[in-house]
Amino acid sequence: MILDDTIAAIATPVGEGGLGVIRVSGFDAHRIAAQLFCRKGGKPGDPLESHRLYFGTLCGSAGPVDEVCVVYMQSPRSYTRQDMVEISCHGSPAVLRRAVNALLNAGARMAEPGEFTKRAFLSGRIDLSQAEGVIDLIKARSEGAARAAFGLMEGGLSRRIEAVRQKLVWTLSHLEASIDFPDEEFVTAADGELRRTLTEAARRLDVLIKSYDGGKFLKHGLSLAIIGKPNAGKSSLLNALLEEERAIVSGIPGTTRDLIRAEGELSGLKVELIDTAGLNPSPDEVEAEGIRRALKAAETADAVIGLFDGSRPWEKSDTTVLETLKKARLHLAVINKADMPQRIAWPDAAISPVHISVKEMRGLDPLLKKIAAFAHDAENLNSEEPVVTRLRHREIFCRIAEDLRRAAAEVELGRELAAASVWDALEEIKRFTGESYTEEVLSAIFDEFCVGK
Ligand SMILES: Nc1nc2c(ncn2[C@@H]2O[C@H](COP(=O)(O)OP(=O)(O)OP(=O)(O)O)[C@@H](O)[C@H]2O)c(=O)[nH]1
Ligand SMILES: [Mg+2]
Repeated sequence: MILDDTIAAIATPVGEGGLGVIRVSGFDAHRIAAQLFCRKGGKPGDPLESHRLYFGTLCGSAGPVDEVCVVYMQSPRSYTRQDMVEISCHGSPAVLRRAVNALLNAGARMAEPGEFTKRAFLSGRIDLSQAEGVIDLIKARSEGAARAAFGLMEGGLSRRIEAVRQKLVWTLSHLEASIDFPDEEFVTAADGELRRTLTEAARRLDVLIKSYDGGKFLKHGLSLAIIGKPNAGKSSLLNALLEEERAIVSGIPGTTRDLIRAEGELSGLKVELIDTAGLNPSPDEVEAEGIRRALKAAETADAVIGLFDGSRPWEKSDTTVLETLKKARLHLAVINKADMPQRIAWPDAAISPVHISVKEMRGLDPLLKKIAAFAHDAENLNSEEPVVTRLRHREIFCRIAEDLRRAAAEVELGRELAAASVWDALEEIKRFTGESYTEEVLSAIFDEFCVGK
């Protein structure tokens, strides 16, 4: 892998924009950029001072391309740790293409997707998980996703794992000292202390592993089906949550007949809401198919809201809704029409429903909070605790936790055995940080990137 040839790419999206940015990185970045750039009152080829913004004209072989701002970032104080130049042009695809062509003609090569970040990783400026944070941040489609990705990028998860690694290195030094010098009077930590340290480290990993249950929704979004009997206000709730008249609402029971899917951002979480046909106990043929689809949606969605009409007594169809609801791992019972006299008798003490009135827009904030809690541990909702959003990380953490539990059990059986298990865990940590990687893992990660990042 050649690492310091000079690459160039447009870093901003294709299309019209106020500005478009081109990045150049590599051994020749400064020479190439300086040769094409002429600052006000200067001449082409004048050296650029590092970390200083210049205004001037970028010229190709066929004449001036654009008025630009240029900044040179001398190695190692740059994103890739190589010499880098960033050129801000006007954001026209044609201007940007001409500018990149000028750079390519002067000796740069077109960058591959993610190549800048790959260089940042290979130069050791960021670890592999931070590179994954960069791609997640670029692709974040909701505030929650952006927050989690930022945490990953700035090293929140790496620091947690580094703390675990240090504990393991300490444990290993004691385990190995007693193996290497069995007859000497080295005072190594007692079995109990080693076991406790290993178990405690495994517990820290458990917390991270568990955060993936909700964390995956931050990255990928959450699907949420609303079920209930006809006229409960399901379509009204969908519209209220989306703040848009998406589904038809009417006082006629059986208004919604097919699934209605709509995407929105609720409390910083990307959510696909699914409105369904009311569970009518004596449906006609079309309604029956609608109900079949509603039940299927409740089965396959990540989470389910069961909506009940508080102004009506409990009915058999409500029992069906409640039963279906309880089968979903993530569920919420919601009683609507709190603005009317309440005639519902809630039958299940184990589930406490949220009361709302869509008509008067009451109770929606607590409902939104409960939806947000599907993606975060309730107590972590606003904390800075790292959240695991990537399956790769979860899988590695599971293997480490397993290695550590095994090691803890082996301390008394034989310190050689325990040491081998701790070594296994340290190998897994290297996979997380990318200290050891395969080309396969690397390309799976960097292929997700766009050109220019
Ligand atoms: N008083 C009151 N009426 C409501 C409330 N929410 C919805 N409604 C009314 O209830 C009726 C049914 O609302 P929809 O949203 O169409 O109910 P749905 O559950 O989608 O009904 P189907 O599609 O037939 O299954 C409409 O007349 C709404 O205006 C509420 O909070 N209070
Ligand atoms: Mg409806």
